[in-house]
Amino acid sequence: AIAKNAESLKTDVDSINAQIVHHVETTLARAAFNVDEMAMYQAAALSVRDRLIHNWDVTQTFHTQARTKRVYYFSLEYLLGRGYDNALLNLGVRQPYNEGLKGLGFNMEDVIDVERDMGLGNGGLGRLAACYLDSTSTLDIPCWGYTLRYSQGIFKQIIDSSGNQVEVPDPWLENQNPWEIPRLDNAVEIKFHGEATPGEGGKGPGTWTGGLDVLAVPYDIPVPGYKTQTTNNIRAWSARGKVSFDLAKFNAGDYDAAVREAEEAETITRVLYPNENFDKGKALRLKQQYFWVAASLHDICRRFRKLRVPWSEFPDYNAIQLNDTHPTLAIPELMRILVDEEGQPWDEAWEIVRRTFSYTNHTVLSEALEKWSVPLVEWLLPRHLQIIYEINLDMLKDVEKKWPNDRARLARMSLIEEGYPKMVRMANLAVVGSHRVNGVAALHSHLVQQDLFPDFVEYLGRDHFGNVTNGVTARRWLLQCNPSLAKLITDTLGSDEWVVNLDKLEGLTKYAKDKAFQKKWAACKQANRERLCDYIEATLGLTVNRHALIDVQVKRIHEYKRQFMNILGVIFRYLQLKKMSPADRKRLVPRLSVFAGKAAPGYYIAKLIIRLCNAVSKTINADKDIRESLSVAFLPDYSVSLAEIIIPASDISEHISTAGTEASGTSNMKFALNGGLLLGTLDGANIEIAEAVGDENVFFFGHVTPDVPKLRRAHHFGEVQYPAELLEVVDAIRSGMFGEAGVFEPLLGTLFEGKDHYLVSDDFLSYLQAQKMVDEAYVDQPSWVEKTINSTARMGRFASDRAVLQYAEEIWNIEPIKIPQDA
Ligand code: DL6
Repeated sequence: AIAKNAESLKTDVDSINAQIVHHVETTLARAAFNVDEMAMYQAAALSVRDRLIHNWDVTQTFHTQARTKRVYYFSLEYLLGRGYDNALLNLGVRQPYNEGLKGLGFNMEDVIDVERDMGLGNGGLGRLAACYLDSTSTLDIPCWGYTLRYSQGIFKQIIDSSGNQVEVPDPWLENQNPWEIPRLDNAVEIKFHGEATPGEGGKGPGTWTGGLDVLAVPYDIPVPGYKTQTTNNIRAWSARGKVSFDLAKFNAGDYDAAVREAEEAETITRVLYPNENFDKGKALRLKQQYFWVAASLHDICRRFRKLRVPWSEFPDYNAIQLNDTHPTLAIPELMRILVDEEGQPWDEAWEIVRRTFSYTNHTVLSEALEKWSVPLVEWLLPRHLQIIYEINLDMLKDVEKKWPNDRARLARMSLIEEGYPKMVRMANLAVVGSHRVNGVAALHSHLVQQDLFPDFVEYLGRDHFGNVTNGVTARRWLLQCNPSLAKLITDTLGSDEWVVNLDKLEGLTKYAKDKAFQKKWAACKQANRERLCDYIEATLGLTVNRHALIDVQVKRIHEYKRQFMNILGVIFRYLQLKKMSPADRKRLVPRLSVFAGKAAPGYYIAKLIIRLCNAVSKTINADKDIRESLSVAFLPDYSVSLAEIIIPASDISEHISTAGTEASGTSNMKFALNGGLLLGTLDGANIEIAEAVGDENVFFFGHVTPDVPKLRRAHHFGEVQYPAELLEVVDAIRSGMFGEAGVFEPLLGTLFEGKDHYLVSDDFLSYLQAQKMVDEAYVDQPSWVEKTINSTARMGRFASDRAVLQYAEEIWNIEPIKIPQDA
């Protein structure tokens, strides 16, 4: 019967149309004359989903029967973007769907455009998780992602008439989400609060009773691999009350109370916390974290029990990657399951736990390192706090043995930070509860060892720590977002093997100087440029010079990422242009500066940066003398889909964080892959990208990481000479050239009075110098195009496939396993 069902999923145009029409008529219950683009998208997506579900079933059945090891990627964020186009490409059915839709009177691009992004993430961390899941499927590595199904994903950003960010909710589930499959029968009960007693001597089986139970309901999102049947899974948990309606309370006339418990439970997964690289320490967030890891481990253990092998073999079947510290409670939770529920001796349980988990650190910023107050943990998860104390005691005894009487060391390493209140240090717990800790770029991994965990490096050994530089999937970030360039590459290399083996792009280097090839390459860029200009015109009503060099900075707005320095540079350019004669102005390369990104709602300075970008764009874009030479666009509501339009169009992209602050960055990889050159600092993965593509193909500037403490001290002691260029720009803002000057004082204040923590004033001159080099280089178009070809050609090592294989070999100890044809 299954084979017959597969047979019905034929891929010729007529069969596809029949499948779509079937969904229009039955699932959507619509008459043919009543089908708009949204309905057509839904019907087409549902027909694609049928294919995914079939492959998912085959994959999961095969993995279960073959008793393969699985990796579980625990990430509180998955920034998946749209699913339809991606699934069509991975399934290899884009062409017949295109024709099919045409036959039904619809245009593929319009249908693609009505899909809402699945915005279950803030930025880099969540998008990385999405790229990695794509790679595991493509590489046939058995993997499940575990996350939360937030009713509200990342907020929608609106820019008001004063240029301020306004946040509105993003009800992404409003039109139903065809990519998820509810699994109501696999719901799990999760407990909070209650009373706990520790086991005998602290290490025996303890108890946890009473408390409040909440239901975790799983929704599965199939993740197709590229041209493979392997379809991995993301399981997203949604919270429900155990009883949706309390009839007794209703009958007693207390109507509010009848639904209150259910509503309180649902709050757990109502909204994604919109902070990136910042720990807000809210109780609801801790609730989210426990709810998620407890449900996920319950699932994994249920599957493991069916294998009927001893618990000591748990790590031979399960590897769990902790994506940042957010899922660290999984460590005491697995201890609780093993010791309290399964009766495993403490030491053996601890061995199982450490062999199972590994932890990826994504930031060295102190404000982003998670700590939870001890009273809060005790109130919410009393048994877990006891377990954490016991783990801590063991570790501290061991440390004391190795370094007797070193109280300072004990205080630094303790899982509990002394103070009022005491705090649980989640990163320390993640380090000791894992067998491997990695950073996400070479420099960052070095800083993780040198600055964050030097005591743990001494205690656990160097081999406990390592580096896996991030990567991105070429399926979405070249094949899908840049079809014209992808086609040119495939035609030139004579094969599309690069899609699954990105090192093959190296073959393009031999065409880098070829005039005919350069022409075709430049034509692709121009077409992408036009597409972005159309988008800018449609969204902002702004007409821009379509031959301007497009200079992009798109990412979360944060002081450390220094969008502020970028906009100050734009003002400097404007002031220079104003001083020039029209003839001189004409000689300069025209620029279009594009910004996009969201600020955390409570991050006042970041929101002021957005306001300044908009104020500057208003003044410059209205200046008729300048219009041809410079324009500025702040595109609202940055998302994966918007990135797919912006990235292929960029000539220059800015990755200009203060040295040592950006763990890796992944958009730098996407831009360089699409033939956009980097303007950057020696930070994160920028450094490795420059090594790969060649110093001559990037524009780097600014101080290096070891300079930073000294420079910060100089600010602190007021020993800094501010460059005249920066003061000129500051004066222009204060003069009211960009509207109400006083509004920006708190932002300007971050530069002065002993602050400038992110060293904008120290890097400003070399930044301007780098911008000048960009202008000069762009004039020589053949050489510029050659650079961009070489940039794309040498990006092979930044494939997420490479990164995932590295995790598989070095950390997860898991091998790809292809699904046999007859499975
Ligand atoms: O590793 C993915 C991504 C890096 O590319 C960025 O450099 C880094 O800022 C980001 N880190 C976070 C930190 N976490 N939280 N919450 O998002 O990770």
